[in-house]
Amino acid sequence: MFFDELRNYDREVWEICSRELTRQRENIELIASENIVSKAVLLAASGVLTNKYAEGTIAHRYYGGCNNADAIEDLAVKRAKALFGAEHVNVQPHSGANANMAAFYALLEPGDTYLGMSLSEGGHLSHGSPVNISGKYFNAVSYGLLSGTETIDYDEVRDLARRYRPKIIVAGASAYPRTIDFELFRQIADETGAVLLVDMAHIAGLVAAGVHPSPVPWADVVTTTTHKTLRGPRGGMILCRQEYAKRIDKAVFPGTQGGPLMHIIAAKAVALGEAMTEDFAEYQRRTVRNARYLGQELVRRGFRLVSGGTDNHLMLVDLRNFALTGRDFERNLDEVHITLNKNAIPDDPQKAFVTSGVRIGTPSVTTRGFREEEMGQIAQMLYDAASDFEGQKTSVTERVRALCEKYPLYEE
Ligand code: DSN
Repeated sequence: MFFDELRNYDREVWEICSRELTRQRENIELIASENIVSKAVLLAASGVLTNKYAEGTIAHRYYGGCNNADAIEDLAVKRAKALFGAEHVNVQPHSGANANMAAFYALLEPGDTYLGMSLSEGGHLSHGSPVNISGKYFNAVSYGLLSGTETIDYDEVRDLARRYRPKIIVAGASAYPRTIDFELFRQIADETGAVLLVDMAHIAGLVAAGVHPSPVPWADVVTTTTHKTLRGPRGGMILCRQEYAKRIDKAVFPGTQGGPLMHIIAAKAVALGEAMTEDFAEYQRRTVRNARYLGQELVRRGFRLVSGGTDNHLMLVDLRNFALTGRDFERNLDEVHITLNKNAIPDDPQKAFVTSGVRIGTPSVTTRGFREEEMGQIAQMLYDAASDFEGQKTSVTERVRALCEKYPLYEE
């Protein structure tokens, strides 16, 4: 691996990085928010732009020597605008949570009311959780799922919007397996005079490839991460209509951040370039096909999926048919080199750190080359681990090893 040279300079750090590479190579990665970036993204992220301070915006910097920083940020912005059809893009947010915080800072005053999806029903920490700044500094009202279908309760969104008159309605989730109706959110926002903010972090790659409807034509502001289905470096981004451009830029810097991470912006530019290719679109279609197939194979083996299935890259699995908690299943699977995360299911009787479910995503395994056949094998491994862990763990470990060897990671 190219970073092996690090061994010559800092052996301790190199050893940890090497162990992580081995872990990634030897594990089946099912965390829905993770992915495996290209070597080009890795190289850009480790480049000399890390040395540069470039507070400000393109051609309006607070430091000298920013001509290359300007060029790389301009390239990333142009690519993002073209890819998503956005009027304005800010590529500086360090993360998705930072992007959301900047968007709130641009659009709200402390104490203002906004509407977001409840964390326990699939939303995100930064959409109004009481332990996050988004729930502490603003009056966050939450909507959730319709019991029965376990899909977004759009009537509840409308009722709450009429009752509370929120300044913003936030659409977007981190554990929601179904297509989100952004047009309907737009209608509700228009009816109630709210700004529509969409956090498309999980589905950004699907949106780029046209596999999920785009929020860009409907939303005033769209936030995202760049490292999930979009398969770029760890970071964030904000897309918005021109009328919000100045407010958003100011809210990112100087509002909530200092110097942008220019090396990461370079890697974002690389990832956005990759996302414009037909290979990337095919990858996204395969990610969704793999998720659908894996879901069907799990259901066939007795697992219940929240909402009955998936339209996107992830699914939520209710483990109660197997008398298992999410925490125990996650821990057992770690032992056999399958990585996923425990996740609350709607009306979960267990605490948030225990849960009755797990979230499973196909972005990483699809990048690795897995297709339907491997999805069937994974479903069987999950079934074997859920129904007879002690009896099956050696066999599952062996099957994981064989699959990982068949689809090597960062071979070069
Ligand atoms: N932690 C991310 C996820 O797993 O969905 C969201 O920020």
